[in-house]
Amino acid sequence: MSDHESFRQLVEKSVNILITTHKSPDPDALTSSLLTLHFLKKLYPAKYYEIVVKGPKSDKEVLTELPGFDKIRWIPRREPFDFSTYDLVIILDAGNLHMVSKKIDMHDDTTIVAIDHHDVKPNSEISLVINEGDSAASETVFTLFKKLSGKDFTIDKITAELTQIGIISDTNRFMWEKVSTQTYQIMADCTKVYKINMEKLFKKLIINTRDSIYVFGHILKNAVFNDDLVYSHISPTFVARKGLTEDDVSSGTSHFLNFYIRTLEDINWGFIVKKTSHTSGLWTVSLRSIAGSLDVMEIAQKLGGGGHTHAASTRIRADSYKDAVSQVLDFVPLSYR
Ligand SMILES: [Mn+2]
Repeated sequence: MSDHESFRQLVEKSVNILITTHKSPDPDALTSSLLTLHFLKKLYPAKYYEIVVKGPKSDKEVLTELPGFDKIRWIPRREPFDFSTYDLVIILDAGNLHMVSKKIDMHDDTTIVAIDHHDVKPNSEISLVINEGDSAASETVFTLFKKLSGKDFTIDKITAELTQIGIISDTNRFMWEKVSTQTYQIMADCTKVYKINMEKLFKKLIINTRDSIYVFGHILKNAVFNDDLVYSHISPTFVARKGLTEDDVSSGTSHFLNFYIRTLEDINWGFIVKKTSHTSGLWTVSLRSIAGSLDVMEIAQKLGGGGHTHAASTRIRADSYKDAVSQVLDFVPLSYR
């Protein structure tokens, strides 16, 4: 049986349905979840739906302005996630339960479906995985419900808006390899109904804080070049001394990773290591590479993390910044060195 028919059967025999996504949801996580709710309510209005996400509740404008954002119930980060009251749990933009919550309460007969587009190994608890390797989970949801709805499929404004935001944000404006003719076709179909203003959306998506300029400067100052690689680190002392916020750090970091190194002459890949706090020996590693160069997900996976071929991350234990860097370099494939 095809995936969408299996999905249809699972939905039809369920009454209480939970829709959820990975913790710290990004735009695609929420747009794919809200799209799923929107489509299911149209197809099966008599069922009971809840959309619940691990908090803290986001206050980012690009998320709070999504149609349906107010329908999301947020549960505290440390609380266990209770799946036990639902017949069916649909997880969006994640193929692994760990991405949703560390602790989950459920019955043996809780049916879980994952609709994802990451290259991850799904848990054995998940009954059905729908993963076409699309550009965004929102693209997969759109395609799934188009098949399920058949000739009754229509694109309304909410569908058009959510789908475009999910795809644009997860592809960094159609930059990544997973963008396909299907992606463009869906975008074309959606823009006929409602066209997103790309520049306004992009500014909301990226929104660099003013003080992120200090973080960016710090990263550039610490940058080490090695053939086609550039890496750098962020010192927690610097962050504390300057009174920088988490948003400043993530803005400065992502500007370096997602925009700056990609356009640097002769550079194919890079990463940043960042100590998670003063006291812990934990470091966050964020890796990026450009199309046609090395698979950074493989490196991240060997270090216990994951992500995409050209954008991945992990957390490692290290004694110092140099130790963290050398742990990453140890896993660069020999063929690439
Ligand atoms: Mn996604």
